[in-house]
Amino acid sequence: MTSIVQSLKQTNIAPIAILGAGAIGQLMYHKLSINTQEPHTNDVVFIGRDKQTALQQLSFIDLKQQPHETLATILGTDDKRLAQVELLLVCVKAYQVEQALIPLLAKLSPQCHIVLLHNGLGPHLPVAAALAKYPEKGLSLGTTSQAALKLNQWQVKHSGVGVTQLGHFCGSFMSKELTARLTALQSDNQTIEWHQPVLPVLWQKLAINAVVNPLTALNQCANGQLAATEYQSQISAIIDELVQVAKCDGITLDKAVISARVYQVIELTSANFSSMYQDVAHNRLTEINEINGYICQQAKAHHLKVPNNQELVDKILKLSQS
Ligand code: KPL
Repeated sequence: MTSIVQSLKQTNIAPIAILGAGAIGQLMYHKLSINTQEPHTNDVVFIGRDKQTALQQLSFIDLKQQPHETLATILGTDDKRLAQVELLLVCVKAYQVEQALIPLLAKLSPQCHIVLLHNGLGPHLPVAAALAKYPEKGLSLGTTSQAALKLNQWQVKHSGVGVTQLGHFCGSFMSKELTARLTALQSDNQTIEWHQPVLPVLWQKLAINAVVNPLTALNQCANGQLAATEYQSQISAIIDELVQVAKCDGITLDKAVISARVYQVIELTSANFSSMYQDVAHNRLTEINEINGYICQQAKAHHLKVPNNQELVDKILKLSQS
């Protein structure tokens, strides 16, 4: 125990922190820190919910089925070392972003750059508003199709390669060093793409989630089953509404391109059960408000009607409340 406490005191800097230790949060942790020889000189940490800092043994199985063990630092919300965090990857569920992140902003380094990496859209708006008080901080948004499976609370398996798409949203830009650090993940099977502007890419991902997530949850099926002809007209209507709302939001999307991408993901992830299917099956909160709910919210602001997306929101909310 003494040696753990001493090691913890020696942990010098924590320029990169991850908020949210779900499958993607842990995958990002391992990918960013795996080349570090000494666990205690590792500059990647988690930020936990407790006030006190703790150490946690983590296991990771990489794509070559190689196991890795790491002793990770989970910084407490009272730890002064939060002030050294220069990059914060936010990997919590969309509905947790505001509550988890906004109270931390004042404690992070004045130049800290925040990256939101969650399904859906919407939380970037209150976060951007809160960041207006911190002119040196900045916000980037992203999405990843990397696949990771949580085998237990602290054991994650990298289960499939994908693309991580990132781009600046507001405030100060990410430093060259941190941009290079994230881009370097590319060397390890992950594709990292930088997009400017980033919102069109996030609307494209929103289309995938707006179709696959509620339909698999409501029909209790794997993603691949949505390729059946019986879903075609509903999928087309969901995308039609989304493309119209995006247009009013200043984002031009090509319906044919979006549809092709949605069906490509349905095929590539055919054996998977979507995150919303799993949330509903385990009686957990879903991200419906940040997925189809965001389309409905923006539609309302533009006086548009989106009955197909609204019906999915209503049905999922009813299902997850019952
Ligand atoms: O992001 C996903 C999710 O399940 O949330 C997809 C792409 C639909 C894969 O299942």
